[in-house]
Amino acid sequence: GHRACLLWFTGLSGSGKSTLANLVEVELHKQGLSTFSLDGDNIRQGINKDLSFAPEDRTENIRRIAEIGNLMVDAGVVTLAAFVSPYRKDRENIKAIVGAENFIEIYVNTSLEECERRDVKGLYKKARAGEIKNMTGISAPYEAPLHPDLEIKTDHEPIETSVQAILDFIIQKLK
Ligand code: GGZ
Repeated sequence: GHRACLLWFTGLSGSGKSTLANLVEVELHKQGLSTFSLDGDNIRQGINKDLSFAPEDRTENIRRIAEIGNLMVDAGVVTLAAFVSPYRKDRENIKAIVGAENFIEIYVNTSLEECERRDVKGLYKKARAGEIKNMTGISAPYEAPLHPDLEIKTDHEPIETSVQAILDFIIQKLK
């Protein structure tokens, strides 16, 4: 058997967290691991639909996700979580909830310039126009990890290279 753990992807909106997590999950699943992904689509529209993007609500968002992740890890599932999670203290709290030995922090370091260029959902444009408040990187802070387990720079690297770097790291870690 393998060890379960919580793989936590942090980074700006549009940095590629969910895309990377989904590709990594497919590969882990191919290797016979039991996996599950948590992201904004299944969390912010469900259990956390009462929460906004104000700082205290983001903190509560991350706390609840960490508790869910902890249950999943207890159930033996390799859990992938992709959330902006902009506050350092909130990410420290995840580690305290699931245990440092079960927590892998992956910093998806895509420049704001590149995220804004991609602007998949048009949120940056709206934030620049003042139509959205509290937009991370524009009108709300992003506190970059100081000592992530892994840092992925997607700006000038093909996605396959990033996925492989993550797999190489976690496979040796899960052995
Ligand atoms: C940041 C926002 C905002 C604001 C809506 N700031 O690219 P996306 O669309 O799919 O990912 C972003 C997602 C962020 O939700 P999280 O639960 O990951 O945030 S946090 O960890 O900070 O609680 C983005 C969209 O929701 N979105 N408004 N103001 N991202």
